[in-house]
Amino acid sequence: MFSSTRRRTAGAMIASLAVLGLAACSSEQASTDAGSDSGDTGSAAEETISIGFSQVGAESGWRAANTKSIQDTLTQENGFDLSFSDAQQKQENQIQALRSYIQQGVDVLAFSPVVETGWDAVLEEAKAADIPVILTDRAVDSDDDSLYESFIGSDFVLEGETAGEWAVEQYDGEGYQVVELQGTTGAAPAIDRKAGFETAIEGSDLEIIDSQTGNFTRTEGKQVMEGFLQKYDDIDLVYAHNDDMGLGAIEAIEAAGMVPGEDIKIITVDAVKDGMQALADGKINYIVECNPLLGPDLADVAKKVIAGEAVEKRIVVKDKAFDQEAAVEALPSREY
Ligand code: GZL
Repeated sequence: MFSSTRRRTAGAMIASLAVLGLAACSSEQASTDAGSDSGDTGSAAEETISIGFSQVGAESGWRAANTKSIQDTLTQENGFDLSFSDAQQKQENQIQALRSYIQQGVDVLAFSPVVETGWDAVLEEAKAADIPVILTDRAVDSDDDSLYESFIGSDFVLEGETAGEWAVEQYDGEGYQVVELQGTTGAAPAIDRKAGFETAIEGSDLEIIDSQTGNFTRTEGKQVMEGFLQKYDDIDLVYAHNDDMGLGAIEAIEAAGMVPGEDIKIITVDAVKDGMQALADGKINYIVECNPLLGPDLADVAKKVIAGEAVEKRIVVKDKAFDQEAAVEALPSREY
């Protein structure tokens, strides 16, 4: 286990070498000094980093791609000993997993918080155990940002704004009635994608007539859309917070004898393969990407934290957006 003294010594050593202009010293010299400080022989760079990762669940195509990226990157060959757990979208399972990793004395904790609130206690326990925490994908809503080293993820507000701006460009002036399939209640992407979309359509004549959570799953997205179709006979546009709920909405729209992408337009977020295929087939009209390939950034930040190097508190993952034409182009080379 890497103590915080070790991490801080390594960081101070690197900083002092840089300040004194002793750049000529090899990195071995810096890490050996750090090693000699604690009496170990191995350098920080050589020892395996044990990392405990609590994943939200397996609710969507995005989550499957995100899990693959993490498991494919945090391997023994890359210097990691990964313990990975799936919380089935339950916060209590994530807290339990984080506590067990703290008990095990891992070097680093990482997780994608299923919802924004309720994490301070377990994060305080990690801090007391001197185990650094890295957030991936989703944020926590905490007043104390010393409880984690870095948050690596997309800008969900921007994703919602990008979706809303396209909708306004395409459909403003036609009195569009919009229904919204929200992600998991309390989750950062659900809160922020809703806020971004609402901001973007302000001043247009697009109106959100109903909004309900489909919990980021295809099944629940279909069920909620079936309810909307029974309740309203004049829906023009579905805004779904992820592809999977959008794909569920397609099933419900087709079952009701209507043509998705034509009778009822659909805008989603993620740009996973199934969503991009539906976009290319004309059943979805626009998708804002949310890049799930966070494994490399997580590995990089974890190694820097253990080496005592400074890391950015917020690492924003860049996203693209696709219309139907762009989807046909992009599909053959999509990684996920
Ligand atoms: C976004 C991620 C969301 C995806 C959904 O970063 O948290 O969770 O948009 C997934 O597909 O379920």
